[in-house]
Amino acid sequence: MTDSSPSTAALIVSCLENEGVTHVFGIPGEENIRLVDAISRSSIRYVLARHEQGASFMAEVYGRLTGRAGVCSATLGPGAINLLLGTADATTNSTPLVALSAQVGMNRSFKESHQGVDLVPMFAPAVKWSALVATPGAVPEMIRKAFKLAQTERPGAVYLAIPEDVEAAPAPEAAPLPVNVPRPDEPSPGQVERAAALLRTARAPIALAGHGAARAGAGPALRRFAEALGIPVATTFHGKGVFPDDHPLALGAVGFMRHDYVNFGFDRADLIIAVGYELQEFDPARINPRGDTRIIHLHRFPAEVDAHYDVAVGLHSDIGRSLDALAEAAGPRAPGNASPGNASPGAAAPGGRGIRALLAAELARGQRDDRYPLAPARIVADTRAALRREDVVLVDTGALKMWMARLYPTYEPNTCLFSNGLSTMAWTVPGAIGAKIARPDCRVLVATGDGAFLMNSQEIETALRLGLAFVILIWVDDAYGLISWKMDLEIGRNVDTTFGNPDFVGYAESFGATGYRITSAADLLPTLRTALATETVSVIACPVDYSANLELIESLGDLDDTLS
Ligand SMILES: Cc1ncc(C[n+]2csc(CCOP(=O)(O)OP(=O)(O)O)c2C)c(N)n1
Ligand SMILES: [Mg+2]
Repeated sequence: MTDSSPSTAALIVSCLENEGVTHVFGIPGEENIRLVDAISRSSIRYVLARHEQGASFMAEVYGRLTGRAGVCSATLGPGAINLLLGTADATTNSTPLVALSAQVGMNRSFKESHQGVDLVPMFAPAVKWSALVATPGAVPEMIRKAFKLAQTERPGAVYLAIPEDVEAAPAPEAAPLPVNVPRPDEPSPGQVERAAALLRTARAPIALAGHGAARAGAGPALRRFAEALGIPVATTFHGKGVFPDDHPLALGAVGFMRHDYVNFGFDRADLIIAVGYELQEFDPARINPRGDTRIIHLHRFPAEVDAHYDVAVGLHSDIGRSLDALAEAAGPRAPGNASPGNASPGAAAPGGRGIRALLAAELARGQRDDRYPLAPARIVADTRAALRREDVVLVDTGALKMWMARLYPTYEPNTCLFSNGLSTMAWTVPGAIGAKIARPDCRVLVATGDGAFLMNSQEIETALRLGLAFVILIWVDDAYGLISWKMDLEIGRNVDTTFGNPDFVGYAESFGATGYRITSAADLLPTLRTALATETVSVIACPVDYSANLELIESLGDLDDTLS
């Protein structure tokens, strides 16, 4: 084939452009050089990563923040295997992502051959669709299907393997297919009436908002619904911010400690209005321990089956429209008669006011705590103080996640991000690159443990090469702290969880980034402000005193399994 005749790789890239793809995150290999070359000749920017895992997390966060599938790309075999973690993370976090990798050519796929691993079945359990592009003519349909599946509720990842001889083959006479988007529908009036009847008779209803509500842009409708009916609203980790934490009906994010569910009032609720909640985030036994609380399930798709999630009425349509229709059908309410069958909003969930006061007091105490190494609540308070309402913080998996998820007040959807589907470590440093590309006007801060940081810190080079600015705040305890905590609690001692660390300031500087070391509690907030105002990657090493973890256990009960 000569350079002038277009290859199937060029057709693949036209199809990606047709889907509105702006960036492809990846590392090339010998078997996909034509795809990378074709991207360089297109409107799409190829973001060269330093690890395919990093590329997959960049694509995932880009997908989470834009609602359009992030695209990552790798070569066959080892490259594809490295893409798997972020791909699985995207599916379990309901995030649209398209993962593309090379595969051995069809001319050797049937026999033992160099770097040949059967990738389609390897990806299958981690994605919505895993397939081999076995012939050039299939490209337009397969790419369209990949994006349609990835971006349609419930969103997730899709994987396509492209054999090297298919990629290199002359492009067939084919063009990208038109993009059609399935539109969410109005709720069924009959179902709305059945749900409204439940609401009218409920003594203590409580709403639980998940990330589905954020994806649907249902925040304003949720607010109208809660205010009209006086119903308090808790969120999942992923739902954080879809209902602003400074709203009088906000309960905060649920899902960390055994007693939290009691504090939130779920043990006394007789009706849960689940708004865009997915069961993968945490076990519904937590919010419905006896399995007898009635549930109204508002989502775009029917709920997963679970003994503790027995749906009384399901509304499977546009979430915002369902909420508005339900509020109208259940109301109107007299002012002061905040909740059906109750006299005041506080009574709707008896723990509502309590949990708000508890969290606010804990954060205020943290703000005044001058101990060094720093108290976790102090780090959370200073992080909040340094960021604006719309800025984005990515919180890695570890003990710090529990502190940030419980205490970090969040006001806008998708401004405090967790991986709570797969709860993987090490997604935040690469994720910040995806976040900065998706939201260039926001300040972006990574909150990470020292363990997770060193798993993917190589992407600092990628960020600097791209001229992206964000701050990495490392909670330094020289350990896999969450695991020490769990071992201390359940075995009475911890083993094999501590490690040494590099000099983080020197490490940051070796990349050309800026490094800071926190040497007193008073240092943190001014350092965060300086770093956030600087147009580079900043790494702040902040020693943390996790002894507060055990104090928390005494007041709030055991850790929830969803943490790690
Ligand atoms: C990829 C991956 N490996 C292991 C785990 C299990 N795990 C969860 S938290 C954690 C420790 C995190 O340590 P660090 O990043 O230092 O945060 P800390 O808990 O100390 O705040 C481990 C090993 C995981 N969730 N993901
Ligand atoms: Mg640690």
